[in-house]
This record gives sequence, C-alpha cells and structure tokens, in this order.
Amino acid sequence: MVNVTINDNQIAVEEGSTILEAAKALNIRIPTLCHLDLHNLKMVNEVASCRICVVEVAGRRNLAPACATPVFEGMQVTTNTLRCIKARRRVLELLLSNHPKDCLICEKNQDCELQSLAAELNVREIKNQGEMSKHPRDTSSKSIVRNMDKCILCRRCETMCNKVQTVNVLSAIHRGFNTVMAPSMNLPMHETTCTFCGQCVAVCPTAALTEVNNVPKVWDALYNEKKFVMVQTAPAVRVALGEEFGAEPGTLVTGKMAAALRRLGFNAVFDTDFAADLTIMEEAAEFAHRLQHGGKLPILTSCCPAWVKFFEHQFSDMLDIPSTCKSPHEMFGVIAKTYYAEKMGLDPENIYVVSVMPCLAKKYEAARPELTQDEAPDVDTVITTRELAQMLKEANIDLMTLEDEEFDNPLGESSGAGVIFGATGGVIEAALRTAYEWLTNETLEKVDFYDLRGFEGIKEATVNINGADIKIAVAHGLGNARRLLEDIRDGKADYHAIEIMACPGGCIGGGGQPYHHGDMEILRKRMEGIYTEDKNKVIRKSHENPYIKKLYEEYLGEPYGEKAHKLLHTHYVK
Ligand code: HC1
Ligand code: SF4
Repeated sequence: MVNVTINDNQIAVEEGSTILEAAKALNIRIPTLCHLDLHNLKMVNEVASCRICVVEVAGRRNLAPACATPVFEGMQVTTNTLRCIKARRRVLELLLSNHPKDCLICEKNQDCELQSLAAELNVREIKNQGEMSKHPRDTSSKSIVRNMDKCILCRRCETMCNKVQTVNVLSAIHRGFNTVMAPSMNLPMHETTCTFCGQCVAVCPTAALTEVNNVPKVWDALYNEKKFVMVQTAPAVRVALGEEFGAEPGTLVTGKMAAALRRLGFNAVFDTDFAADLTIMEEAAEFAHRLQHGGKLPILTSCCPAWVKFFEHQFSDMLDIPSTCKSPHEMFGVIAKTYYAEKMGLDPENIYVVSVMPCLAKKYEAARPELTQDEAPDVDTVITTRELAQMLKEANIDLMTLEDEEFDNPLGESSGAGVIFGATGGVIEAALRTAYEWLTNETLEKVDFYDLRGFEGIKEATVNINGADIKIAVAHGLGNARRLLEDIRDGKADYHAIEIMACPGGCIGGGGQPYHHGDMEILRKRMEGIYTEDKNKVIRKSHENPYIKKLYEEYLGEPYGEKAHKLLHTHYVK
C-alpha cells in the first residue's frame, strides 16, 4: 500500500493506483472528460488526452493529469488550487473554440459532458475562436449518426470499439488539426463491419455519435388515421426508462410505461416479453431437436442483432451453429401482422409496428431484407428508451405520476423467463427452464440459475439433463464473444449451448438506454430490477404462458414445426 495526501486528507491505496483513483476513494471529485473507468468490464480509457483532470503535486513543477499519474509513497496532491482551476478552464476554452455552439438544438442538450463541464467551470466566453475542423455528417446507417464536428478526440469510442468489442471500426485517421475518429478509409458506417451495437454512442461525451432519431416517424404513424399502430416494449426498457424522469436506476416502471404509451395514442400496447417467451418455445425446441438428432452444437442464441452482424462478418465459416430463431421483437412483428391481424380482422397493410428497444442495432435489424413478409417489414420502426422518453416529454406526460396499467392482450402477457432476457445470461436461463422440462418430463423446481447471472465476462454452468452433463456458457460484450467463438473454432470448447449479447451487461446496458456516463452501478441496479420483476411473476417459465399455448393451438401448430419455421426463423448471410 502507498500513503498519499490529497487536499490534506490521508489515505493508503494500492501501489499502481492513480491520483484520480485515490481521490475517488476519498470522495474528492476531480473533473474529467476523456476518462472512462468501466470497472465491470475491467476497461479504462487510458489515453489521458483532454488534460482536464490536472492537479498539483508537491515538488513537481508541472501540473499532473490525475487519471494518468501513479501515486508514490508520501505524495502530496492538491486538486483545487487557482492554478488547477485556471488550467482546466483554459483547456476547456480551447476545446470549445473548435466546437459548434448550437447547444440549444443539439441532440445531447442537457446530456452532454462537455456542456456540463463548461457550466461547472464557469466558462462564459470562448477565447481564441479560430478556424474550426469541418467534416461531413455520416447518416449512411439506420442506427448511428456520426457528426465529427462535435468530436473532442477523447477516444472513448475507439477504446470501446477496439478493446471491449474488438470490432475495430473506429480509430483516429489523419493527423494534427485534421485528425478524426472514423472507419478506415473514412468509409460510411453502413459499408463497414460495424455491428451497430451502439456502445461507442453510449460512451461518447458529446453528440459526435448519436442514434438515428425515429421519433418523427412514430408521430406521423400515430396521426395517420389509416394506421393501426401497435407498440411493444423490450424487457430492458422497463428498468431504465424511469431514469429519464428522475427515478433511481432499476426502478420498475412497467405499468406506468403501459399507461404512458396509451396516452401517446398507440392503438394496442404490447410487450416484447411475450415474444421472448415465444422465442424460448422455438429456441428450446431447436436445441432439443439438435441434442436428440445429432445436430450441430453448441447452439448459439440469435436474438441480439449486433451479435448476429458480428458473427456474419467475423465468423462466417460458422454460420450453421447459431439458432435460426428470429429475435423476439421480430417474431412479435410477424405475429402482429398475421395471427393478430386475422384475429382482429385487420388488414396487415394498415398495421404499423413500433418497437421500443434499449438498442441501436434493432433499427438496422428491422430493415434487414430477410425480416420481411412479402416485402413488408415485420417491424416498421424502432425507437430507443431515450427516444420514448423524448416523446413523453414532448407530450408533457410525466411518467412517474401515472397510475400503473396492464399491457393489452393477447400479446402482452409474459412469464418471468421473458423478462430476464434483458440481462446477460437471461436468455439461456429462460431456455433452460423450458428445455429441462421438455427433455426430462419432470418439473424444474429451482428455476433460478445463479451461475449464469452477473457481470463476469464469460460465465459457465453445467446442468444435468437425463443423466448427461449439458455445458452452458454466456458471454456479454463482443470481445468476450470473440474469445468463446475462437475457442470453439479451435476445438478447445465443448459447450452445448451459448448465449451471447453484444452489449456489456446485456440489453440493460444497450446503446439506446439512458446515458450512464460510465457509472457502472447503474447497470447493476437495472439488473436487480430485471430479476425482481421475474421473481414477482406468478408464471416463470415460457411454456406455461397461457397466451403462448393458445397461439400454438390456434395458429402455429407445433413449436419448431412447419408454420413456426416459416414465420419465426431466419437465415444468415456472409
Ligand atoms: Fe433485448 Fe430481446 S432481450 S435483444 O436484449 O431478445 O434490445 O431488452 O428486446 O428482440 O425480448 C434488446 C432487451 C430485446 C429482442 C427480447
Ligand atoms: Fe464499434 Fe459498436 Fe460503435 Fe460500431 S456501434 S463503431 S461496432 S462500438
């Protein structure tokens, strides 16, 4: 341990700690901008490029960046001298001199770390305004807009994309004043191997990277009298939406959200969790089929579109192992425009399906040509949790004051298994709850598979089914997924089933969720919320959902049967 004094407070910290870490342990705030410490992911953005966190170290002439300066025995640090404050303000003024001043109409207005810092440091004029770097906006993709005029070169996106996700799409190109974070050759995003996971957007401190905003499309649909507009909400939305209205992360707002969606004017308010149960019926049946008929193993879950795009690009020699199941919200779209349309006497052409998702890749996924029926998309528009909050604010709907309401039926009822899709490990846990009972003909008494929960990058469990040990693995974050897939390709792993979610933490940490600004405690609380909702459910196994049973009886026939296959399964492309 090393003894350090910061602003006259003493503390002993581990050798190798930085001044910033020691200050944090003492509850002393040092402002930062480029710094990002995602400890759940064991990932730190180490570039120390912004120099906002400079502090004075006794005996040293120069100011030191707190995030990149290791402590030493007897070190004496002061964080709040006028020299530090002036230096921070100067650095910020220089950054602002090359930054657009359109804060009032910026996508990140009131959610921008640069804006907050300018307020905190009391910057009231932009000194040294000179030439500004100009870059064309990249609006080529369905998911992400790149506006590099707003980039401050903090390189968080590069760390996220290259180190955590191992996709290597974004890095600095050109030099000096022309430096820009971009795909190689400055290609438009839609021409790259970007998975649209949106994790770069999630950590961008400004509006350099934002989502494609589909809110106007949804308003148009809601005010189009010909359209019957249906909405579905992903499992992870209900534990995060409240944050946009001042609630603690993890607060369950399921009932308030259903009420709010009705106030917005949706004709039917449904739940993607219902479709998650449907996915389990298909995925568990596919898994059982592969196990019993010597099919290809391990089976890989396929509900995360960023993960699907990742394996299509990076593991195109292994396209026969992922499950062929469409993702739950896509299954929902098909069922809405077939079964539900028939039941309600609606013309599918007039049905407009909106998905509220924690995810940016779902926007891209909804436009995939494989996910259409007669050229009509299964899902018409995807908005994120943040965009739903935006709509509610536009309509003056104060979420937290609403009385709880129920989802509509028949596509609104779900089991606890459907809910846990929202957290890493949840999909495979949900599948096990069903596959176990189908394969053994016994009741599964303990439905909680604790080994598959939590933030460990790769989790494993073995479940005994009919005397055979079934090996399960879970990975979240595409870097962890890559490690697992490489082991499988090299013949070093003998798993039977694997769940992969592209975003760290699973969908609760999706790129469309309220910004966590690097506070990993927020993800932990959202995860807790997910498992609480599961515990509170009377039905916790997908195959026991009465509306799912009815759907098969009335329309689909057998799980993994011919009709189900036609409507609910897909294929992958190189
Ligand atoms: Fe997800 Fe899924 S769990 S992918 O993480 O399988 O986005 O929440 O909606 O479709 O159900 C996201 C979440 C979501 C799908 C489901
Ligand atoms: Fe990389 Fe994901 Fe951002 Fe694409 S969306 S650039 S894969 S972090």
